[in-house]
Amino acid sequence: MKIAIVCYPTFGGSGVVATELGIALATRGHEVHFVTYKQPVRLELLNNNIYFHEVHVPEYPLFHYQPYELALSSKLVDTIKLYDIDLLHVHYAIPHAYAGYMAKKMLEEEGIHVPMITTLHGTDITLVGKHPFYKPAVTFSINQSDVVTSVSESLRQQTLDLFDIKGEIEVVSNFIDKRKYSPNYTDCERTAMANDDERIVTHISNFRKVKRIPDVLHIFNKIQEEIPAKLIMVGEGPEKENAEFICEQLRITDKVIFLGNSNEIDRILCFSDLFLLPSETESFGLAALEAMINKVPVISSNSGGIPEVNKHGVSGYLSDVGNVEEMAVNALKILRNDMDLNAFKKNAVTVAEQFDILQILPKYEEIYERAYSSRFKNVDR
Ligand code: GMT
Repeated sequence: MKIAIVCYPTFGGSGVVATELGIALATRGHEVHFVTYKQPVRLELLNNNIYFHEVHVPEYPLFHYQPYELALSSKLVDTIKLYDIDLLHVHYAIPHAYAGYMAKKMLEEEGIHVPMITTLHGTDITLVGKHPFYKPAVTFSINQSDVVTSVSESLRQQTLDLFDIKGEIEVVSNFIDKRKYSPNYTDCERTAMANDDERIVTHISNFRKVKRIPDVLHIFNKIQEEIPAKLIMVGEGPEKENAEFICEQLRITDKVIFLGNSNEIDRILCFSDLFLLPSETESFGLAALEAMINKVPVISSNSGGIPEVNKHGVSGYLSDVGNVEEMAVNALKILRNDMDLNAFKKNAVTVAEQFDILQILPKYEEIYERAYSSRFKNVDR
């Protein structure tokens, strides 16, 4: 099939999922067209089946806000016509489902019928989408999608609770590709980060409030009071400055390494012993899953879809949001001795393998087939 994918190209779960899905679809012989404002960060290899179409938004001084949705829907119309695209898959409802719907309607005027699949990722529903300023438009564009998917059961339920949704929401989990992670890869260069006797604790995020960065630091502080340890903080975002300030207050600056955004997530996870994800809410927690497939157990909150990914007492531990005391105690249970740590590492991989892309890809392909074959369903005759 010829598939247009719309996503955010930046560091962030939804963009990563969309990009990895597109790459996997291309290797299965589909022709995949990414339509977004920048080449997605994980889209390094442009191959025969992968295309990238950049959306330009010309600056015009009259506009206080430049109209990205307008530029995106126009680009979609042009791309779909030029490449004879079969269907449109938009990731993150805002504003992609809205722009996709407009493109669909413009194309219908010309007798072209392209089904739209909308994948809900989390904050498009739980934080931004439910805001009264956006809610009517988000509800409308979800209801106008031919198929709606969510990345966890928890997000499906939250969407149904928060919005007046008319149709089905199908759960298609996020995924990893286990073939990328060789069990024989042992050269993790951990000496570059820590001494031999130190455990390495890692957090990766976009440093937004929802990630509860102060909790990450307080948990680590309690860990390092008990055992030698380093904390690696990967990512950029509004909470970073405060994080550096908290490190100074806790006098742990020499034990915390801020790496900024990175394209070497797997390399960092390779030398990590524990991953911290104490988020306020998390529809899925792709970062936790990526840690687990890299043999890193997870200490997380139990909010949103995280319990669908991190299994309590198996791949790590879960606690109520904000219970840093318990999170630190559980972290130490994992880290104190090599035998326990190795058992958790092994379990983390086993749980993560259940989310292998080979289980997930056929679900998307089935949805595409179904949406494509019913593309004339709502056409007035
Ligand atoms: O919060 C983020 O990390 C970014 C956000 C995004 O849209 O990129 O992540 C959301 O989508 C990811 C991929 O489906 C999920 O794994 C994250 O849990 C979800 N974030 C939240 O729900 C806060």
